[in-house]
Amino acid sequence: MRYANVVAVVLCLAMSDVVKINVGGGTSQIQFTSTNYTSTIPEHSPPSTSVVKVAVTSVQPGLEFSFASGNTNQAFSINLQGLVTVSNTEAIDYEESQHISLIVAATVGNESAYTTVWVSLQDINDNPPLFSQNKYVTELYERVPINTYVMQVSASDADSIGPNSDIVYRIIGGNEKGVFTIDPPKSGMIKTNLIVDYEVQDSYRLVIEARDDGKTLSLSSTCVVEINIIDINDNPPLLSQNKYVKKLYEEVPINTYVLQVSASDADSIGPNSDIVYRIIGGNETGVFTIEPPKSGMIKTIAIVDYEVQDS
Ligand SMILES: *[C@@H]1O[C@H](CO)[C@@H](O)[C@H](O)[C@H]1NC(C)=O
Ligand SMILES: *[C@@H]1O[C@H](CO)[C@@H](O)[C@H](O)[C@H]1NC(C)=O
Ligand SMILES: *[C@@H]1O[C@H](CO)[C@@H](O)[C@H](O)[C@H]1NC(C)=O
Ligand SMILES: [Ca+2]
Ligand SMILES: [Ca+2]
Ligand SMILES: [Ca+2]
Ligand SMILES: [Ca+2]
Repeated sequence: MRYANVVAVVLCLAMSDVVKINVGGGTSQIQFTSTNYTSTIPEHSPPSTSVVKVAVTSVQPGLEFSFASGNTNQAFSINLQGLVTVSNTEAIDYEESQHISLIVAATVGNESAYTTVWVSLQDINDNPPLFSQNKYVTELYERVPINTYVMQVSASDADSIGPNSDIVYRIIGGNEKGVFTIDPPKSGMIKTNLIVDYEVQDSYRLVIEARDDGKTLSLSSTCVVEINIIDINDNPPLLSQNKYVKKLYEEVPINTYVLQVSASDADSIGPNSDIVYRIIGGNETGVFTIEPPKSGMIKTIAIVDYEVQDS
């Protein structure tokens, strides 16, 4: 019964600002002092915070106030004096709704009148920026120029446009040598700040912070960016000695082991450091070979003749 009346009343309010309704028929003596009370409070205001006080033009014995609609999740309560206060702090959320429209009833016996209470909510900074991913992974060639774009991280903040959702990104971990930078700081764009060298460090694990500009309280969150450096072939093989000396008796048999040369290459395992040895000079008499070519082992393939060549 009561619920059916309320639905009808809400429709009337919307259509013609009717504030004086006699449920039982006849003329109601109850009337609010305004058709629309307004108030502005910060979202998540604590319980008992005063919102607005409604009033009727003439107070009669037995007068009661109640919410006819709009009081979702018991966000507010109203007392016998018509004072609306916060009841459920959680339910008053700017990110959910920027204003709350309540319909308040004043009832005496079988008569009621209705008015609107319009509560505007002010945003507070209650949401940290959140990254679109907890972890980003990317690759970067070594030796790219300074200021090369690496990747972009991005966070979003549910608070209202302005300082509460203005985000600045910072590298707060894994960048002790200053190899990377975020430029400009609001873009989330990671760029190189030094020349990266695979042979010095082959991967980086950066911790990036996104922080809003909330004035009384600033909120932040972090993500991890893993940057794997791709090797390029920037190191030549280096022989362990500039000069090897070995004495060989003349007329040793063919296939005699002479000595082994050995070089190392700082690049990554694979083609960039796979070494093949060749004799590029001094083998005019065709006496020596390196077999197998990757071993560096020098052997004779002809008889060494002292009379032909003595060193
Ligand atoms: C409403 O209350 C008045 C006064 O008590 C009474 O005269 C009237 O009959 C009631 N109306 C209905 C519909 O109950
Ligand atoms: C009440 O006032 C607010 C703020 O001025 C307005 O946005 C809203 O439409 C009004 N409501 C009614 C029912 O007049
Ligand atoms: C040295 O010369 C001989 C004869 O020309 C040739 O067979 C051999 O492959 C050469 N060794 C190397 C390592 O080039
Ligand atoms: Ca925020
Ligand atoms: Ca907020
Ligand atoms: Ca190399
Ligand atoms: Ca390299």
